[in-house]
Amino acid sequence: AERLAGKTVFITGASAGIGQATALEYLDASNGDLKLILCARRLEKLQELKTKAEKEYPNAKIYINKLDVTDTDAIKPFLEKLPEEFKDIDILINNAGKALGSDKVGDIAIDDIKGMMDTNVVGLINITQAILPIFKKKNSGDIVNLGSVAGREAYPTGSIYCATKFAVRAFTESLRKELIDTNIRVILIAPGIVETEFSLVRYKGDSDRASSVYTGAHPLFADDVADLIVYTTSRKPNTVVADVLIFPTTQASPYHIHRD
Ligand code: 8X3
Repeated sequence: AERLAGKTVFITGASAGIGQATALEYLDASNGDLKLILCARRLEKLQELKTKAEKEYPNAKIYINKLDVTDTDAIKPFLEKLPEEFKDIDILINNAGKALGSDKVGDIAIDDIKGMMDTNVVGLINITQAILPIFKKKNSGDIVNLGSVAGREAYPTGSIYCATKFAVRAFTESLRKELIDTNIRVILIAPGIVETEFSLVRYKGDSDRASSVYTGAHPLFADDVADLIVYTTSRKPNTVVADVLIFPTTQASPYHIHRD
């Protein structure tokens, strides 16, 4: 936790789920002694999070602003608008991502295809490219990309989502190799089943279907993944926890989920 003191952490998709939990986990781990840049599409959710977090950690510095990671033209102005004390980013958490629909190939709506590709792949690449110069300049920094078990083992009705997470994996591995002569650490976190708004988004608001994904399965909670993210970015600087698959103890693959 001492290693986190004074750091500036940038989290995308911070309004809910793993992103939100990660923001809170960083505050908890550092006792508020760091700076957070939180972005998402839903500014009011970020505002609620900031208000709540500042009550608990009055010493924390939290900057929020609306950003859709797919809006390539908005990223540069977003970074330029950062108050001076937030500009020296140390840790990037590429968390924003989603699954849309569960249709089989042949029936997948183009909006769902583009929605997933744009956010999970193009958005993640956009943000990484925008932040990388900051890390290169000081020859340090952590890039944490949220992959998935779906980026290791593709499953039916998830072709596009799985393809985006395979892409995240490939992008992450290329980047780690490109940065081998730097102190920048590139970290892939691949969760299995996590209970968040994820399934509600995937099933487009069908809450019965969404909750059935988690029923009896004892899925991970967002803060379990957040805990791991904070862990990986607070290791000794000569080490990189490069690639982590995290399941609840009830899961062993996309197909092996023990339910009571
Ligand atoms: C994890 C989602 O549905 O592949 O990203 O378990 S799922």
